[in-house]
Amino acid sequence: MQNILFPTSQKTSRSAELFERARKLIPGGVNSPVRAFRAVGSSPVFLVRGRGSNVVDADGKHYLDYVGAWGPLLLGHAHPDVERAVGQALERGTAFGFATEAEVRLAELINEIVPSVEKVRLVTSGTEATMSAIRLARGFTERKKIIKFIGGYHGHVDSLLVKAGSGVATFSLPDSAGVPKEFADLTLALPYNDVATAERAFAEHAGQIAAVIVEPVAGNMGCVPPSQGFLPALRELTQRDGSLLIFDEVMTGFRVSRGGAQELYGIRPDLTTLGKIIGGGLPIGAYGGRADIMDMVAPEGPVYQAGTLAGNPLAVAAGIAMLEELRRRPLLYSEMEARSQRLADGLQELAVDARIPTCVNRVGSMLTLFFTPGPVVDWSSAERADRDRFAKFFHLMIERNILLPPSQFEAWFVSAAHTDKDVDITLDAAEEAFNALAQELS
Ligand code: KE4
Repeated sequence: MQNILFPTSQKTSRSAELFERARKLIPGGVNSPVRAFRAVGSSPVFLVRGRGSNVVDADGKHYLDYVGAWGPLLLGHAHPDVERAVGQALERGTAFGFATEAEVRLAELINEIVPSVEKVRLVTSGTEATMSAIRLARGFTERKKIIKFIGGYHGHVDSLLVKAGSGVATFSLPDSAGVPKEFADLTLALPYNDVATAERAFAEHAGQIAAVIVEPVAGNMGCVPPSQGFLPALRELTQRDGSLLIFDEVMTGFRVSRGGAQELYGIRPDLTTLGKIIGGGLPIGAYGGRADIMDMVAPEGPVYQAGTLAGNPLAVAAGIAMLEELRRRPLLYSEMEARSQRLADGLQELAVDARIPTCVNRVGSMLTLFFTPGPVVDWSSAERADRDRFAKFFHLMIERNILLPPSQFEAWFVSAAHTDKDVDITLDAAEEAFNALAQELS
């Protein structure tokens, strides 16, 4: 795909004007907190269009984009196949509230590419997918307790918006206003990559854990890969205890490999949550897994879940176009792997040359540059990163037309539309940014 780098416009502050208007009517001026740029201490850019690896903001400035709408745009912005599929679906209407053939086709593609998903239910966001999977796990096991991991984010589900309690045996505490303590009382938040603590938790709460929900590659504390043995231990512990293993692959599904983290690491979870890529940028989520568990979902079984726009024809058309393109391009993942590795290695080398302490974590085409020597293996090591230094780096890069996620604790995404030239441009900008940081520190 031809990437079009547009001339950078001199006009400024259209984003600022829009932000002022937005703040009068929308909390924080945004419809999702991270978009407000609070973590990098500036007002946000408003985007108006994208194509391939490039986006344009309201001031006409163009960027090389490593946010990719937070993961859905594996093929880049405005991929022609996705645009065509959505356009054709649009001619037939926007929603029916009735079953459609396209939903069957998407379910077949998901089942074909993610074999552990024997049956799947489409919803309209990742949050809905994880909320439903938790309810289903509790309904299937007739147990109440849930284990999640500190630094893991699974959408704004009340019982998962929790922070760690004082110890393994103690339950977590609400991590948001409006979440009653009682909701947090049934959730244990454990350190990611810590097998010993997980083992102790299962010993403490034997026979009481409905499910473990885990990001098999963490993306919401920045990118943190599973340590050797972590995922197999969770599989073994849940199997032995009769609880369910839920892989939250909303971000990693179809990202870290075609079959997601479960294919990459060879672990078969009981349930999987999906989102982002399977909607090609339109609102979607999904949960699926073992047929005997999924058959507990209404109307087949007693676990209720529903949604007006679930399986929406436009989102499903985009998802089918995405997944069929992944099938048509078997070399796509190896190409993205090579570019992502060159980017990650280049960033690490440039930081070392500039004597800026950093570490880079990467799995496939998701990566994070942490401003800490590392290693970053969990939230307690991730939170040691120097947020101010990240914010300075973010601004040095955005001034050079490189748009990074506006938070140290997010993943960068390389798409199939990013080219070798894009990586060169990014590394050139990073070299200048690291050197500017080094000058400031000297
Ligand atoms: P949504 O409800 O935002 O579609 O999905 C929630 C979710 C669930 N599970 C994982 C592993 C996720 O990464 C997410 C959402 N990811 C964030 C990015 N850190 C979305 C960006 C945002 O909140 O604006």
